[in-house]
Amino acid sequence: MRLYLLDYGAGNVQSLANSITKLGHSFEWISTAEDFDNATHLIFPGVGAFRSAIDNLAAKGLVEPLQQYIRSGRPYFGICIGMQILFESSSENPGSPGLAVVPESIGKFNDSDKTVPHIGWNSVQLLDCDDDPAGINPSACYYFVHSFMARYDASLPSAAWVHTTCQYGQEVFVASVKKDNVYATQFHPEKSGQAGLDLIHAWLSNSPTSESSRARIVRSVPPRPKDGLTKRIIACLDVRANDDGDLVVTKGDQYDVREKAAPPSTSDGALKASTGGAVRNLGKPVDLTAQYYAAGADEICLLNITSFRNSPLNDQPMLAVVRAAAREVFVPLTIGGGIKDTIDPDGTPRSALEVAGAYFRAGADKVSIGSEAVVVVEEMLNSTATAEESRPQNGIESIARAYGRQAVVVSIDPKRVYVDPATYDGPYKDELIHDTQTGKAWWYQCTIRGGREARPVSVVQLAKGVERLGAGEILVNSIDRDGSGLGFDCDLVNLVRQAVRIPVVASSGAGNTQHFVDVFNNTDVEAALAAGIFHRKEVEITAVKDALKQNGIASRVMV
Ligand code: 1PR
Repeated sequence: MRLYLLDYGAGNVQSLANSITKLGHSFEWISTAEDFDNATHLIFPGVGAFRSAIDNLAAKGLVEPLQQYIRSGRPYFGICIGMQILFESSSENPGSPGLAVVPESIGKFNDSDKTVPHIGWNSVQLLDCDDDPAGINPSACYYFVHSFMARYDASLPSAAWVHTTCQYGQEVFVASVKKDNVYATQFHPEKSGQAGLDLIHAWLSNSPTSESSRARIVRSVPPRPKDGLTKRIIACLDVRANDDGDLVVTKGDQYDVREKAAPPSTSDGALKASTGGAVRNLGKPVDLTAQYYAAGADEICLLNITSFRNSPLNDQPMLAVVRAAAREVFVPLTIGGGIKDTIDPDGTPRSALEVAGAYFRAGADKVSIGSEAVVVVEEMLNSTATAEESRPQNGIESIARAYGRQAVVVSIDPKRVYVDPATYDGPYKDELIHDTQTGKAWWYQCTIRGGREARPVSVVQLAKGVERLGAGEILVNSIDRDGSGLGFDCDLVNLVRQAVRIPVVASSGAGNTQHFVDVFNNTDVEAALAAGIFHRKEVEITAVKDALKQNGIASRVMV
């Protein structure tokens, strides 16, 4: 076997490369048209936008050789955009023709009844149940991340291609196609844990060719009352150098990560300011990442929490951590910290896109932007420019354009600002939360630099601003709840959830399994993230999922 991977240069293909290596196979990259002649097997792991894929392939002279390869009958495996590109066109970029192998076009999800992108673990339905050499496990969930899809309709000619379907909201769409030598999935097997690795392994061991093809059963798939999308449980690792210069996983209380030299609370129970002890060390980043993957985390988030002090591009130890973690973990990996336009200590300017690119090449699937998002939205709020084009492009826009909006998470670090509800007449009065029991009222202010500096931007302004700029997901931390174990701040999470149509992740304050049940029952968030209780081994991820199951909340079960 000579396996080639096709990288058109826009996305993170490292995850797939890591999966293939994990499965014990070697591969080469397609770099010239001639490489197609040498390939016996080809995988195209496309991410990003439809047009970038087509334009980049065209610019490299690879469209015709790819078409010839597919026509030759040798096995082709497309992933995400690598599946969509097989279709005739996409409403994402109407002027860009696809390869027209499958006679249908790609459309956009309807976002009137659900958040878009469709991000997360969803179940798939095999249309043809007799035998499945492609290795789909009907009881597994697979990881999807996309805004566009091929609608499934049994009456269309393209139905003969459809291998599995998936349902999001009330829309049933094509989860995979399989015909002759062509196999392609909308979901990411390389990010779908063991079920995904099994599927890649099955394709590599038993890739279908035209000889093995047979007639497909075409049947209609009416939408079920509820889709199969599960709530995600995310483990978060705050990473920084300790006083010896080693990268460690740390964890703060209200973002203070240093050990307290004195007892942690004052006589009135309030948290004390840091007394400047050592940086808390809860373990090694790569070891913990691997443990959380094995324990069933649906996603893992690594935050370089002091990256604002240096250029992350010069932070080779952190990039090495990302690289090593990505080799061990086959669920989505989000990396944050220092993603902004910056100037290196030697005076070299670096764009946010370059910084993100370094993280993606190291193995990140998404990047998380914190401080820079606040700065950009603040500038936008203060800008008198009416036309979008009249202002320079910022990091959120440039990364979303290059890698797709689903690759851009904005991480918000808000803090409560208490006001007197009787007299407050400030700009955030429509966003005030009132506690009827205590009579207190507050709004949520955004901060930058790990909570060190508050800015005149509310959490609602930030959420709406970054959605407009192209963020694909919002991670809502809470400085007040961080490390407290008091539960998620559902008022805060609901404010953000109701302000945007993109997925929202609740973070900060988880102290027990019931807190996860509460946040999913009391808000409409797609995911919940925790750090301290997992690091201190107070609660196992499986215990969280058991509690969700007992309360009728669907989550991914490992197969
Ligand atoms: O601003 O783009 O450089 O990104 C820096 C990133 O680092 C931001 O996402 C910011 O949230 C994070 N960060 C900065 N300083 C700290 C700190 O703790 N001193 N960590 C920090 C933020 C919050 C969560 C935490 C949850 C759950 N950590 O990551 O994991 O609060 O904790 P819990 O379950 O223990 O309550 P930029």
